[in-house]
Amino acid sequence: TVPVSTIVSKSNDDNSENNGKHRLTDDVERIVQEHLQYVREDVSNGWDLIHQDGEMKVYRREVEENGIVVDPLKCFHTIKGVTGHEICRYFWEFQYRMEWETTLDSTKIIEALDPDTVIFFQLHKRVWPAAQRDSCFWSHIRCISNSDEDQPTWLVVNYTTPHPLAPIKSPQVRLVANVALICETIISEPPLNPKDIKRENIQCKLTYVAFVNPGGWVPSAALRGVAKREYPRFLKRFTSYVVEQTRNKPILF
Ligand code: 16C
Repeated sequence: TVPVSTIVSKSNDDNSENNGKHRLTDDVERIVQEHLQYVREDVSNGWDLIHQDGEMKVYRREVEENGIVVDPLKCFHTIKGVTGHEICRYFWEFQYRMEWETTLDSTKIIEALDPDTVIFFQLHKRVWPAAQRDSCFWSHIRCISNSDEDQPTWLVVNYTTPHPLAPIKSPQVRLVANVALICETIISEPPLNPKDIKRENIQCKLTYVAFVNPGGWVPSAALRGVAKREYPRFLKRFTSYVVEQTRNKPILF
């Protein structure tokens, strides 16, 4: 749930009297389903492995649209001692973001659509010589049950949307993002009693995918250089942050 103090505005249409539906319900559903399909597609054809560090592998496909680099990115990682729910929770929750995000000047929630879906407005750090970027996107967290025995899959999707409280103001340029974080929890040698599961028995298999259009021309080589450096840095920093934060806390399944 969203801490009340972080909600800057509420929706005009009363979500609570609409069976939990809101104006973006159908979009959220469609994009979530697309990601659940896409996550299964492998990276054998046309993808370059641009970074590997232990369990972490970062792949990208070089794609340009009208001369603008829009390279899709797909990362895989396995993290010991945390669950998929914990990884997704820390990624989605507003209050932790500035502790692990190093490429932001600011972030705020401008609307809460339902307990699992909020709209963020973010100002990204300027990368010289490009104009500063901002972003406005809905962010949705979801638990998907597979079967009674399996641990559920958790997922977060961040998807660009326009919003009256976030008009595009020059000289900032609005970037367009479609990002998903999809996590499974693996329990090794499960004890007979689930209460006896320790952090050393669990690991999280993570897939992170990003389609980012910088929203205007940026020198291709510079952009690919920043991406190659910053995505692995984000994955390493964010996952270590969650490991540190949860180390002495009860496991959140
Ligand atoms: O997914 C991530 N973060 C989420 C919460 O913030 C959210 C973010 C989505 C936007 C991702 C695009 C970020 C582009 C920022 C450009 C500024 C880079 C500043 C570098 C400072 C040294 O889903 C984690 C996102 C991790 C982002 C890594 C940065 C990738 C750079 C890609 C180049 C984009 C074009 C930059 C135009 C100048």
